[in-house]
Amino acid sequence: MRIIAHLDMDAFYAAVEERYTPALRGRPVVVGADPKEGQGRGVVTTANYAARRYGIRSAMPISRAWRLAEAARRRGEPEAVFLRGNYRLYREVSERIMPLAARGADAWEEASIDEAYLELSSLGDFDRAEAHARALKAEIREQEGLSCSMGIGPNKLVAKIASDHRKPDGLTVVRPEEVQGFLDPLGVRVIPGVGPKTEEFLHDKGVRTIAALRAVDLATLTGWFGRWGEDLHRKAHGLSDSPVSNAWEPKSIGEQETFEHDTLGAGFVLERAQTLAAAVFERLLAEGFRAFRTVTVTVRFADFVTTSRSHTRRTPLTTREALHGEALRLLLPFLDARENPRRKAIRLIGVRVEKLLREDDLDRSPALLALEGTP
Ligand code: TTP
Ligand code: MG
Repeated sequence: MRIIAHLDMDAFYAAVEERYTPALRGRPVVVGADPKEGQGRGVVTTANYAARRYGIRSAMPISRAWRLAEAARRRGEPEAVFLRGNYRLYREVSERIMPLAARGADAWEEASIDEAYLELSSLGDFDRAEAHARALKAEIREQEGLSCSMGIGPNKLVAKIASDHRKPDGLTVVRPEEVQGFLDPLGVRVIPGVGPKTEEFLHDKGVRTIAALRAVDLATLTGWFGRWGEDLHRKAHGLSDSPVSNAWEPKSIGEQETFEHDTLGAGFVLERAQTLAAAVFERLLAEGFRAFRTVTVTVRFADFVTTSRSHTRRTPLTTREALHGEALRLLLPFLDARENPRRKAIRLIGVRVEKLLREDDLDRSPALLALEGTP
């Protein structure tokens, strides 16, 4: 059984500002562009919870945030403070929090400046994981004077949705048998990767909650979203097997083979290419990736002249057959006059995949990007 926790600092940049400038404490704080008395361009980076009560949110035009703050001031509510932000300070605080989060976890992953995943499976049960999370929250409060929200679940997806469920200073534990009941009433927007456009698209189809999304069959979802529909289907069921890891990402995975004898036998070369493609695909999955966009083949001729050909797809490829097909298409010209006019025998071939994607990356597949627009 996996037990995963997700930690997300509350109103992080704004909370750090309050922590280091006592005069700001308890006041509405907005970090972002210069509002220039309502004429400013640019957006809100974040707002503390006092400013959120005025309706101010991340990514909102700063001019609108200014008007909301002015309206509140005219109602006699506390005046908001607008700050440009001190990113070096936020980075320093983050670099002190991450080691606290990492301590005692089987593995950890820094997901952003204010977010981390913790693998707590070795604790063995959710009660111990909950106690661990409480202790960590207390430690961060004591050492940094900051609050965070945490979620615990049987995978990263559920843990992340849970940490966002009660903010600020929340702790939400979702045991495996509770996953469906927890997710079902929530809006589709809580699913990482579902932005405003996808949400609107789903609303138009009458799909508002995760329960409703779960009821949509896989074929319909892939019809709407292509390959990403499969991930959405799994997410609606609360499924995810993405590992918790800060591991360095290999940029490519490849295999090559030197033949016993130099050859131009098409049947033999293509059969070896198929075997190499299968081996590469196995490693791709074994290293936790789900898809790739680039396939490269390398050919070394008997005279040691070595050539590569690559092709990068706009849409990620996710199957062994797709890798095999792409490799063959790239190799065939080396077997005839197109890439091998002198009909040289081949000594070695290689197959490699690049632009690798994990399941989480598929959230940003072109099908989705086309819908959401490039960020
Ligand atoms: P979030 O965790 O999304 O937001 P938050 O910590 O401010 O608030 P919450 O309590 O809801 O977690 O982002 C963390 C920090 O990243 C945030 O303080 C500012 C920064 N940030 C950006 O720079 N751009 C953005 O679009 C968002 C959303 C956040
Ligand atoms: Mg946060």
